Amino acid sequence: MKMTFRWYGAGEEKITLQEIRQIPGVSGIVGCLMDVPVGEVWLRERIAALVDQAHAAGLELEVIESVNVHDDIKAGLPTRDRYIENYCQTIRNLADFGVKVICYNFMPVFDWVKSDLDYVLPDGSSTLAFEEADVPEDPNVLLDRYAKGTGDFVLPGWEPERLAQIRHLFDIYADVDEETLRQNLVYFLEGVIPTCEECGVKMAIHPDDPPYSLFGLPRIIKNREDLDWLCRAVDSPANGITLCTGSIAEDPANDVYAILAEFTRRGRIHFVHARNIRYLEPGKNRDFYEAGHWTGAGSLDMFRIMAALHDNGFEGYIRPDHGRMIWGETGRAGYGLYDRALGCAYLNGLWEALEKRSA
Ligand code: CS2
Ligand code: MN
Repeated sequence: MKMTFRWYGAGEEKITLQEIRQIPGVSGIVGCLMDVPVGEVWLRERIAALVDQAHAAGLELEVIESVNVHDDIKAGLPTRDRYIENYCQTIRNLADFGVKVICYNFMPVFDWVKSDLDYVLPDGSSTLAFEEADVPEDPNVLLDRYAKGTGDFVLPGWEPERLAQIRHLFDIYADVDEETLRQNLVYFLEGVIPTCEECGVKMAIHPDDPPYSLFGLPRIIKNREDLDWLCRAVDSPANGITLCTGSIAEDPANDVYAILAEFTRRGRIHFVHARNIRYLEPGKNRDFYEAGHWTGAGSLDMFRIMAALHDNGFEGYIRPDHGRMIWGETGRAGYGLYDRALGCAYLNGLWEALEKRSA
């Protein structure tokens, strides 16, 4: 297991590499090039500069989150072949500089959706929350809400340039149902997995967040059956998963522990996002907020989560997923330093206990 920490890049956030380096037990960052438009090739000199920065700070850069997939690929437009070629070139370029895992998602139009980016908890900390009744019918209303709640930082997956074309984006998915979206994902994977195999890179799909349909858009990575389908559809270890515990558990019908155990055993979990969530009205609806990592703070048993990985031979990368804003910190919602650093320390503690118990 390698503990990592997501970093958006100098100029994209105020957390420094040195601060990350000072979190005990963090071996590397999960990096990205936020300013490369989706679909374009990531250039070697840009990747080299990023990797050099990480190494100069004593950190590895072996995981990228995300190389986003162009909507023309997801919608299956004729232009997709050009974007798939670009994606393959990006894979080759990243591999040349030591990248081993690429996280991506296959959600139409939007990346994750939350109804509230500043949900205040009784202890005064604030977090992201999802209350279904509070999701507006018109996604533009949500965009305005997000624009206010980002602390001046662009939220990943919600880049304003892309979302300015929201009408066009909805139009291209007009005839895309789940089955078509599945075919389009297979087409994409058949295009990129051979390149991954050649250069030793693993693709790791992030589950849909939340794992059910919103705004009438299809969703296909929602549960165990979907993950099983994905693994069989293109049967290569390079076709793997970013298991985001929070996203999967956002549907209470999903057994996150069993899913972790099964797909770790099958060698398909290359990257884990460890997140705890608290259901607001268990048994009544699927509403939740994103809790601190500690088991007692939420509805998930983080010890069982780490044990499912540990006991099934997990050797991939892990990072704390979102954190709350605590101790007066401000910044990109979900991506403050302090609570995520606490997450690293706690998860490392659980792992150490598991290791020593089984030794
Ligand atoms: C995110 C996503 O919850 C999360 O992990 O913040 O933006 C995630 O990075 C993407 O869906 C991965 O492609
Ligand atoms: Mn996640």
